[in-house]
Amino acid sequence: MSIAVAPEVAAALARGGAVVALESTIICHGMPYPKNLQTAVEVEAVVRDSGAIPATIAILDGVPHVGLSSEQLKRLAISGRQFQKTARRDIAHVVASGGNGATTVSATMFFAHKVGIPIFVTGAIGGVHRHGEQTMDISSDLTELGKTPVAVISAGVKSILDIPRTLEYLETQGVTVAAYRTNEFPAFFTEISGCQVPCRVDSPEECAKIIHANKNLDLCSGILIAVPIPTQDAASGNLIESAIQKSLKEAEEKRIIGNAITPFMLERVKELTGGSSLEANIALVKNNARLGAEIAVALSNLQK
Ligand code: PSU
Ligand code: MN
Repeated sequence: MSIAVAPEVAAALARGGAVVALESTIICHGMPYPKNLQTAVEVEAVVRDSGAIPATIAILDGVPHVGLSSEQLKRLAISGRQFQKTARRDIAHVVASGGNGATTVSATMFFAHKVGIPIFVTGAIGGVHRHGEQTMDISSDLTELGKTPVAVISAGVKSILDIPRTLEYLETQGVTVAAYRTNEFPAFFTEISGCQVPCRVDSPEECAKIIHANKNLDLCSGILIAVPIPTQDAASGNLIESAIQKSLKEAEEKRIIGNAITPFMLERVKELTGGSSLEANIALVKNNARLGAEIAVALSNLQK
């Protein structure tokens, strides 16, 4: 398969430099224009400021791209939902039809691994949906983590999902789950989920050592590094929780199912919290980007 790798990304990979992959569903389906463009540009800048090369991943006119120009980023941000939400199962179809795809965590991990990028930063991964034991709605992000050796830096998962079952499923898939400077798995808008993680990490170097060991052992499975939202950016837990409850009910009443649930929930929670969830979202993605870049630099030093 031909993948268009931006020259700057290819050069960094060839010299064993620090590169951080970024997803595009968050741009096209997770935030409104122009905030999405502003965030995408700022997140790339944070990665650069911390010494790594950003590689945003998307499918443009049927061609998977790793590393986008500022014009391409703008095209994504303006097109929004016209870019198909593309998880692993959608990749072949989007490519075959010459379509445009915004890659989710699963698809972004797939392409990152294909070109040799071991670290990927996002806001939140998908998980086991509430009532997932009946609907079997389990994000392919979790199975991808089970079979693709990429370390994903995220703020945990949102409590729109069933967090305890998400962690159980990650265990089943053999995914290393670590939390950064805490023993508790974070729940995106808040650092509290009530769930403990099996592994705690306290520095970028420690994260890099785990990624290095995972690679040397050929474990072939992924790593989830969960970073709590910075305290000053945490949105009001009560406000968010009541918005989530209301949106869940609406989603049920409207019979929204499948891959439409996550974008619907994100949009409704944003509306119901008067946009405060969006600001928290942007702040934590940038925080994750800084740590992801620091880990990429530490890993590059370790492997020199
Ligand atoms: N959760 C968020 N924001 C997001 C997503 C999840 O808080 O933007 C996106 C990510 O791209 C993730 C995808 O990979 O939604 C999961 O979708 P689904 O639940 O349909 O697998
Ligand atoms: Mn799903």
